Amino acid sequence: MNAHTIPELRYAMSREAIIGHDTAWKVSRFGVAQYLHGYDPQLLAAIEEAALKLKASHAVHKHLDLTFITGADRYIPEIKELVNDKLRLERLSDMMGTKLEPYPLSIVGSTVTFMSPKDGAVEWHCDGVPVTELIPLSISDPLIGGHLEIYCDDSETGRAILESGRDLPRNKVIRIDHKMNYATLGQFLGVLHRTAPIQLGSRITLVLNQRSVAKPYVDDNRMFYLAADNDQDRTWVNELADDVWTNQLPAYRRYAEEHPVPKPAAEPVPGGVRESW
Ligand SMILES: O=C(O)CCC(=O)C(=O)O
Ligand SMILES: [Fe+2]
Repeated sequence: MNAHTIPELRYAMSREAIIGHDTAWKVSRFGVAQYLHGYDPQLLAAIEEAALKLKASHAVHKHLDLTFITGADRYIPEIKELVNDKLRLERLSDMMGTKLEPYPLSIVGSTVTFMSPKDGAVEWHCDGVPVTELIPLSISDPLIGGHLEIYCDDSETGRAILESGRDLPRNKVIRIDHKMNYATLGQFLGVLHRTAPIQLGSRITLVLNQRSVAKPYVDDNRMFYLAADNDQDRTWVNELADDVWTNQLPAYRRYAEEHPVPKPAAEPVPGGVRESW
């Protein structure tokens, strides 16, 4: 298998099909896909074992009812093998339709999430990171609940429904069940989704985040969101600021230079609009 082999798919959906219209704030037209990942099962087992050992001391139960080890590759070096796997990144870039790079902020580049009736799952949200890969480390059998649920409409419409205390209409929610050996790649920026609460059983997931090389500034991680996600006080703020000036701002300027705002085609009709008041 090389990076360009089409992986065995269980689900695939475009961003436009999920949201119902095109969007400008995106890295590509890709929405979500689940595929046979082919990652080394022994490596994944070692990551799970290490994560379980760290859970009591390092996992935090934060906002959105999510229990996770944030910046997990800081404590579990095996995760770096996957993060730096060139073939993996090439394949994800191929699927996404644009070149990807690992998400640079050490605190959110990789996480391990623990979901169960006691640990919680994750409530309705849009991701702060642009591109995420969810790799199951373990899924109990039986498992009741725990599906990935995606709201198929504009996320702002969905958020307004939730804020008014109503449930999202069931016919607008698709369910993706996780399966061992299959990873789920999503561009969940501006896409409302959650994990359905787990009534019975548990699952542990390795979450690896990426962003676009051409548009590293397409990112929804607001500072309060990063602060809420964090197990540090504010050392990450400098890391973020460095990235803005070194990568995001130059890429933004480059893109703006290469894509000047189109000038109106025709000259305005003389005398049509007053030029000054
Ligand atoms: O594990 C899942 O099904 C989704 C988790 C999720 O949305 C997240 O970690 O941001
Ligand atoms: Fe998410």
